[in-house]
This record gives sequence, C-alpha cells and structure tokens, in this order.
Amino acid sequence: MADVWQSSMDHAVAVARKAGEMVRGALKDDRTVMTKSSAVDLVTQTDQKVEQLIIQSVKEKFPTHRFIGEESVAAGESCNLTDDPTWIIDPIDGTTNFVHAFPFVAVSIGFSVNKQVEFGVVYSCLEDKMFTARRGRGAFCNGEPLQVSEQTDIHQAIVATEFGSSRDPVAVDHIFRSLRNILCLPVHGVRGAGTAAINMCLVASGCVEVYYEIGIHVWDVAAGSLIVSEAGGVLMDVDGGDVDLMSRRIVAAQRTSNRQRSIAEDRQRDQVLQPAE
Ligand code: LIP
Repeated sequence: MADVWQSSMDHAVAVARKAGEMVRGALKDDRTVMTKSSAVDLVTQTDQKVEQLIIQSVKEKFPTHRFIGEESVAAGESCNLTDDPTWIIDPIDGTTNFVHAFPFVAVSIGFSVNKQVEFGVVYSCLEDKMFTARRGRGAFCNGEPLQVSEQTDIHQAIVATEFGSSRDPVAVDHIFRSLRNILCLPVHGVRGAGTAAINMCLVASGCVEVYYEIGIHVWDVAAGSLIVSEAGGVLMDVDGGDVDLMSRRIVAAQRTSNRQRSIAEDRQRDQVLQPAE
C-alpha cells in the first residue's frame, strides 16, 4: 500500500537541506544573539528565518497541516499536540553551538499524526549528515541503515546529556547530583554534543548507549525519538515509565534489556537522576 506520508517526508528532507544551507551561510555572517527564558537561552535571527522558511514551504504544499515550532512558541503560539498531522520543528537545535560555531548544529523536523511520530528528519548541517526515520521502516544516516549499540553493560557505556539553560542554583545542583551518580555507577564516560537531536542520533548510530535530559521540549526530541526507536532503541521517561514527548524529560537508550533499563530504574531506587525542576 502506498505510504500516505511519503510526500511529506520527502518534503521534510528537502526543506531540512535548504534550511541547513541557510544555517551554514549564516555562520559566515554576523550572528546577532538575543536571549529568551534566561541569559543563556539564546536565539538568533537565523533561528527565526529558518523556522519561517520551513513553515512557509510546508504551508504551501500541505495547507491543512499544523505546526509546533520552537520560535513560533517563543513568539506566543500555543504548544498543543493534537491528533492532526503536525510538523514539530526545531529550526536550529544547538543554537548555542551555532553562536559559537561549535560544529554540532541540527535542523530537526518531526511529523506526528494521532500523537504518534510518523517520520523524523534531523539534518546535522555542519557535518552534512541527514538522519531520517519512517515509522516501521528503519532509521538511516545519509541512506545507510542505523543500528543502536549492542553494549548491554551500563558500566561500559557512554551516556550523553546536557546542562540545559537554567542557571538556577538548585536546578544546577540536581543536574550535578545526577551526573555524579551516573559517573560513579561507573560508566565509561559522559558526553554531550550540545543538541538533543544529535545526541539522539548518536544513540541511534551506536556510539552512545544512553541519552537523557530533563527540561527539553517536544521540538528537541520529536524527530530524534523515532530515529532512536527505528534504529532498535527504546525511549522512556526518566522514572522508567512510558515516554511522553510533551513531558520535557526523556531517556533514549540502545535497547530494553534488564540491565539497560537501569538508569531509569535506579532513579526509583537510588535517585540517580535528580529532577531539575
Ligand atoms: C537545546 C537542546 C539542548 C538542551 C537545551 C536546548 P536549542 O535546544 O538541544 O540539548 O540542553 O536546553 O533545548 O535551544 O538549541 O534549540
């Protein structure tokens, strides 16, 4: 049977590539920085222009579809995920990286219907890596199939996370307590690319076993979540329950063996992951 969302996915890949060109071009220009929720929650005109480019082009092709876009929400639009076909857009995931020309910057486009992600596209535009996943049809990077790591021992894992943009000392203490608990499990290492979307693609690619973050938004993780699950990984809440993409917390891991649920389950036993808010 024909895939009803194939033309939308093709469009997402094409517009993500165009958006990536815009991001690369803007890196050479002056990057005027503004702030949002805190002094370290950065936004640039390029974030806004890229989001407009994506939304405009989708509206022309699919006029009935809805949108949740990071910069539209910052400008006051609502952030409700309905059953309608919805494009969930982070025009620049890794804005701080972009501002500093730190080389991990992604355009992230998820597409959901009935609150289920149907396809995800993450374009790591400075590396020129196009990550894609279609529900039930696998995950790919530049056309090559992705497979999560087979490492089942958390002690031999790399864990990715981020510090977020809150500098409230209590929240920062929670983040550091979680980090300390994880490092001392022990694990081989803790890393962070500076973008949730690319961290999730690293899980899907098999070079990072687990990524977790508390405080992320649906646009940071919608596309990446499908890329992880289609590469054989699992998603869960930080307390080990079912993931809710709107809950602002996520664990993405290579697979659900008893051992691999440990970070989330240890949260219940030993409070490994401290809530940030
Ligand atoms: C960022 C994420 C990053 C997270 C930040 C922020 P932005 O997205 O990708 O991992 O720690 O809180 O959400 O703002 O660069 O699109």
